[in-house]
Amino acid sequence: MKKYNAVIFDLDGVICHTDKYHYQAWKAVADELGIYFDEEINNRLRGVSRMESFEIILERYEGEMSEEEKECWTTKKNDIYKELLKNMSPADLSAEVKETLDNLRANGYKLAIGSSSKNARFILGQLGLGEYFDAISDGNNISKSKPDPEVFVKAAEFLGLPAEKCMVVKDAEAGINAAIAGHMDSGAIGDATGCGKATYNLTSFRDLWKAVEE
Ligand code: B16
Repeated sequence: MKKYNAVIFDLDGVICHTDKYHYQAWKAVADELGIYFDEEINNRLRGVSRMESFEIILERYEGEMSEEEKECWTTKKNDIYKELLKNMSPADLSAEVKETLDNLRANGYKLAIGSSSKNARFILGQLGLGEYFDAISDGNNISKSKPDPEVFVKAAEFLGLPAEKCMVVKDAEAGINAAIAGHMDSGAIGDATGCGKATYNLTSFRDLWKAVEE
């Protein structure tokens, strides 16, 4: 019997990389507000919800801002971000990621997305993966951000599988903590390998195959 029946993937930083577009969109908003913003601050926004990201940016804001104004600025950021996302295409999906996903699917694994982004379906469409995944849990169906496990718990629910039959793949420590809180095994990729808390440290996306078949 297989150890796992499904793999739940974070989107940004695992399946694709939208950091540069988030950066450009937040930078435009920060510049208009006269707030200092750089790539190091942008790195703190990975996996963090839109409003929480804005609160981090506002740490350097001198004035007061109402909730209504915050809504306006985050909507503006999202409009700019969505325009930039139109630059994405299936060419942004690496051969290694596509091959590994196809291989997992061909061997009977269910595949799901667990992302904080409300734009997850749009991004998947741009990558040519609009109809690819068996379930998508994203920023539209959660009320709590990682490290809360909600996004992954919902993904398992949508798949109709118990947590212990799902493995989560994530690039940030908050996501690994979310997987642990949701009683799921995890594979860390990129920066997340440094935290030492994941069930598997993946040096490349292809290593995922070895991990699930172990
Ligand atoms: P949106 P993930 C996250 O995606 C991004 O890493 C993070 O930078 C972003 O703020 C968040 O989604 C919300 O995105 O503004 O599109 O709803 O890593 O959870 O796939």
